[in-house]
Order: sequence, then structure tokens, then C-alpha cells
Amino acid sequence: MLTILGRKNSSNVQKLLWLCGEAGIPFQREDYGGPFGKTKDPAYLAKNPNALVPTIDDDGFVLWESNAIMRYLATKHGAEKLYPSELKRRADVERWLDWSLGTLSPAITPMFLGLYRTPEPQRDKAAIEASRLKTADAVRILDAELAKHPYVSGDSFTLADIACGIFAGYRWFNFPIERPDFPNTKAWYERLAQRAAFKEHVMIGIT
Ligand SMILES: N[C@@H](CCC(=O)N[C@@H](CS)C(=O)NCC(=O)O)C(=O)O
Repeated sequence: MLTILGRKNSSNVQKLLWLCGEAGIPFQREDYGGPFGKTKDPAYLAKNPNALVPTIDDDGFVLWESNAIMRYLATKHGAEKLYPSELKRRADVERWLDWSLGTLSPAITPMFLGLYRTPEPQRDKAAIEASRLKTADAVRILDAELAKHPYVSGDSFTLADIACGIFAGYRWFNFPIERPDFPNTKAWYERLAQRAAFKEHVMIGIT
């Protein structure tokens, strides 16, 4: 049995829960991280020396780093549509997976930490604003791509939508901030919001 270690309100844990929902992968989940702590316990650190969530334990095979875990699970379960094997289709999905970790997530994270993890009087408003502008720059890139096709990596839903959808979809459109008009990204987010696994695992409030 696949065990996902990580709290369900973590964006990076949600990627795995959403993927499991989409691909029909059975799993159990244990709370780690945030208020549940335990990530600095020796037993957890032996599995994930970053002291971050998620980590998986798949019948003894331990792996951390959410996008790597998505690739592993999609490949193991033959989720060809979500993670196409054809070279150029795959390269395109990989590009967005890397972009989500290298550009999108670092852009939006300071805004998330400022708005949701810091009491109002202690907030660094300049850092929140810088993060808002950086995220808008990233979403602008996505918006141009989504003008060409309905999903991030083409005409069908893939891991690229999962990696980007929590940040540029649910969080970006629900943060209490001003947003430039990004009609293609908005329409994509509304398409994601029709999906049962997105509703169940991502649209649960931002906490
Ligand atoms: N690059 C890592 C980032 C993991 C990460 O930053 N996880 C956050 C939650 S989204 C975390 O563990 N925060 C500390 C905690 O929850 O205790 C991944 O994608 O798995």
C-alpha cells in the first residue's frame, strides 16, 4: 500500500492526493508537518532529510520531492495520458513540472507565507507585493500558453496541470489580492474546478 506522509493542506502533498484521485491509485495518508510536527523526528529524517512534506513510502520504497513522486506514481501505474511516454510530449510536460518548482512556486510562496502564516501586524507588505508581482509575471507566461490549448501541456490534462493548478489556479484566484486579467488561466482554473479530485483535495480552503 502506498502511504503518503504529509498534512492535507500542503500544496505539495495535494499534488499527490490529486494525482491519486485522477489515476485511481489507492493510498493511505498520515499527518506530518505544520501543526502535526514530527518531520524532525529521527525516523522521519531518515526518510526525508529535508524535514519537509510530502514523503511517500510505497511498500518500503521511500521517495521525497513532490514532482519526482508524481513521475514515479504515474509511471508505475501506467498513467500514459497524465504522463505521456512519447519523447516530445513528455519533454513538454517535464518542462512545466520543472517550471512549477523553479519559477511558479518560488514566486508565490512568499505571498502565501505572508498572508496565511504571518499575523497581520508582522507582515512584510513589500515582500508580499513583490511576490504578487512575480507571480503575476509567471501566470502571464502560463496565460499565453493557455491561449493555444485548454490544458498546460496541450489538449488533454496531464501532470503539468497538477503541478501548476494548485498555485496558478486555486491559490492565485483565491488569495485576497488584486489580479491582472488573465482570461485563459481563469478559464483553465474553471475547467480544473470541474474535476472531482481537484474539488476533493485542493478546493478545501487555504490554511
Ligand atoms: N520541493 C519540495 C518542497 C516541499 C515543501 O516545501 N513542503 C512544505 C509544505 S508545502 C513543508 O514541508 N513545510 C513544512 C511543514 O509542513 O512542516 C517538494 O516539492 O516536495
